Amino acid sequence: MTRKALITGITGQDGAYLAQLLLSKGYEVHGMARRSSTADVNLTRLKWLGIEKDVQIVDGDLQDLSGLVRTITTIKPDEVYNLAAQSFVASSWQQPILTGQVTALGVTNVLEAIRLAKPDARFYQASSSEMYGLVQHPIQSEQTPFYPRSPYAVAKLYGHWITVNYRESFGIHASSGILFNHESPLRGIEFVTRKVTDSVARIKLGLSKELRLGNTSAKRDWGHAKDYVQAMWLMLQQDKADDYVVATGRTSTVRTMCEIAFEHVGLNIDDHLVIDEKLFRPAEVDILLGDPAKAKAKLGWEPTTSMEDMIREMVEADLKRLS
Ligand code: NDP
Ligand code: GDR
Repeated sequence: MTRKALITGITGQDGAYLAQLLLSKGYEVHGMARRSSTADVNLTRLKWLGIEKDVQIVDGDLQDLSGLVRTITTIKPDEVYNLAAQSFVASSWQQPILTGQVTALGVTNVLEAIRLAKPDARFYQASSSEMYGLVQHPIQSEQTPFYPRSPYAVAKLYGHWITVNYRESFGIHASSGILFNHESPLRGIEFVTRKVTDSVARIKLGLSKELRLGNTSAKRDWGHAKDYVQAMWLMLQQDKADDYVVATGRTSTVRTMCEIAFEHVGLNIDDHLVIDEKLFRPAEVDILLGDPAKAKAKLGWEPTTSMEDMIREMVEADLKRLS
C-alpha cells in the first residue's frame, strides 16, 4: 500500500526538501499551503526542485481547525509533518500574537485534527533549538532545560510540550525534533546565512556594495536542510515516538560564516560589512551548540555536509540565480 504523508508548510525550505525525500521513497505527498493574492500558492521552492507536479496541494491555514479536520479526514495520511510556522525570530517581536496563534496554537489544531480524524497517524513537530535561548548547559541535549528568548521561542516551547502532552494523554505517535539551524540554497532571504550569500553574490557581480548585519558575535550550530529532513522521517519510522536533538555538534560565529562566503569569491569582508544597531534583537540567543548523540545512536542519523561546504554551495546558487 502506498504510504500517504501530509506536510504543513510545504512551500517553505524544509517542506520542499521533505516532499522531495518522501517522493523518492514512494509516498503519496500532500501539502497544505495558503493562497495569496499574488500567486494562488507559492510553489517557487517546489519548482526549484522540479517536484511541483508530483505533490498534491490542499488549501489551508494552521489557524483553521475545520479545514485541518476536513483535510485529514479526506486524505487519511499515515504521517503528518507539522512544519508550518511564523518561523522568523526577528518578526516575532513585531507580530507576537500572530506568532502565538500560528506557531503555538496551530500545533494544537493539527493534533486535535489528528485526534478527531486519524488518531493512528504519526505526527512530527518542528521544534527548535531557539527553545534553549539563554542556554543552561554549554552543549544542549534533550535533557537541557529551556529558557526561550523571543515570542517565537516561547511559541515553539508551547508546541513542543503540547506534542509531548498529546503523546502521553492520548497515545498519539507524536515526536518532536529539536532542530538546530539548518540552511540551504532554498533558505528564505531574511535569515542570516542566505542574506549573507545573496549579498556576497550581489557584491561580486557589482550589483551592490555593502552587507548590513546586526550581531555578528552570535554563534550558531549550522547544518544542511537536506540532512535534517532525513532525521524528521527517521523519527516517524521508530516504533516509539520520542524527542530528538538534531545538530552538527559544531558552532561558529555569524562573522566566521560571513568570512567563508566572502573568501569563496575572493573578497575581503572588512571592505563591505557594515554593522547596523537597528538589526540587533531585543533579546539575543548568544550561542547554540547541539549534542546529536541520541539521534545518532537511535536513528542512525549523521550530518553529511559541513557548514563551510554549505555556505559555498549557497554562494554558488546565488551567483547562478543572479547572473
Ligand atoms: P520557512 O519559513 O521556510 O517555512 C514556513 C512555512 O510555514 C511556509 O510554507 C509558510 O507558508 C508556512 N506557514 C506560515 N504561516 C502559516 C499559516 N498560518 N498556515 C499555514 N502555513 C503557514 O521555515 P523552514 O522551512 O525553515 O522551517 C520549517 C519549520 O521548522 C518551521 O516550523 C520552523 O519554525 C522550524 N524550524 C526551522 C529551523 C531552521 O533552521 N530552518 C530550525 C528549527 C525549527 P508561506 O510560504 O505561505 O509563507
Ligand atoms: P535564528 O536565525 O534566529 O537563529 O532562527 P537567523 O538566521 O535569523 O539569525 C541567526 C543569528 O544571526 C544574527 N544576525 C542576523 N540575523 C538576521 N536574520 N539578519 C541579520 O541581518 C542579522 N545580523 C545578525 C541574529 O541576531 C542571530 O543571532 C532560525 C530560524 O530558522 C528559526 O525558525 C529556527 O527555529 C532557528 O533558526 C533554529
